[in-house]
Amino acid sequence: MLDTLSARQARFITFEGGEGVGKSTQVKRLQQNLQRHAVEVVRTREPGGTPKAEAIRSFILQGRSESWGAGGEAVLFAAARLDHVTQLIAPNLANGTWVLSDRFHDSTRAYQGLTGGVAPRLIAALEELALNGHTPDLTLVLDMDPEKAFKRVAERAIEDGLAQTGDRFEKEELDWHMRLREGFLAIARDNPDRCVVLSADQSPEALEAAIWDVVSQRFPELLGGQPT
Ligand code: Z5A
Repeated sequence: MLDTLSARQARFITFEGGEGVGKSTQVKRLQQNLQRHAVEVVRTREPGGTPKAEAIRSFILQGRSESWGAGGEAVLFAAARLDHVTQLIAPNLANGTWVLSDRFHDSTRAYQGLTGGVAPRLIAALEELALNGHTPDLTLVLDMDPEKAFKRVAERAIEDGLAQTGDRFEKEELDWHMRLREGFLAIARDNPDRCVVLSADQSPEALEAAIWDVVSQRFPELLGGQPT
């Protein structure tokens, strides 16, 4: 019988990248793979993860915060994150439960900071407040051409019976997403010990296997080795 790993050090893993690169799909698959190795693990997302943070998520994703500008939105994302860390992430890690988050602080760095223009010192101050020392152990940056990722999102919208939003494909929007992609790659370059970039332009199964390789090498205790 497999020993539970929950008594050992719990790990905090985040998934980052642009829209439609397959983060949600891979967070679920990694959760299943970890559970197969007797790891207690919770899956969460940002913005969201707790009732208060989900309320902020609805407010933002309905477009109601747009007029607040990138600075106001950075504050809202940080407020949601503070509750998420305090109420969900920190207690689970303290109890030995691994935490997988679909987006985390790098999204604020990339969206509100690098592409939104909020100064790095302000982003850093909000991060210090919201994370309270809970920096991820590993961040998987899923990277692919935004134009191809948009096609996936459009196909999903059609499958879900939702209207396709043609303006997403406008040139200006695409340029913005190209800059966002570069922003995530720059974050990964600046944080080589924490971040691993993986091509998201491969089948879900191939990407799942690539993620498992990274995770099991980073945390050898999963396969019976000594923690690093
Ligand atoms: N935001 C911010 O600005 N600042 C912050 O601090 C935070 C967030 C935390 C959250 O949106 C928005 O908030 C986001 C950033 C901002 N805005 N944008 N853009 P969200 O959570 O609603 O959306 P998202 O994070 O961008 O996720 P998404 O669109 O759902 O994409 P995804 O999770 O990366 O992909 P997916 O749902 O797994 O897959 C998309 C489709 O592709 C789906 O039909 C899959 O079946 C398919 N798929 C998945 N993988 C593959 C592969 N490998 N091949 C082919 N097809 C695939």
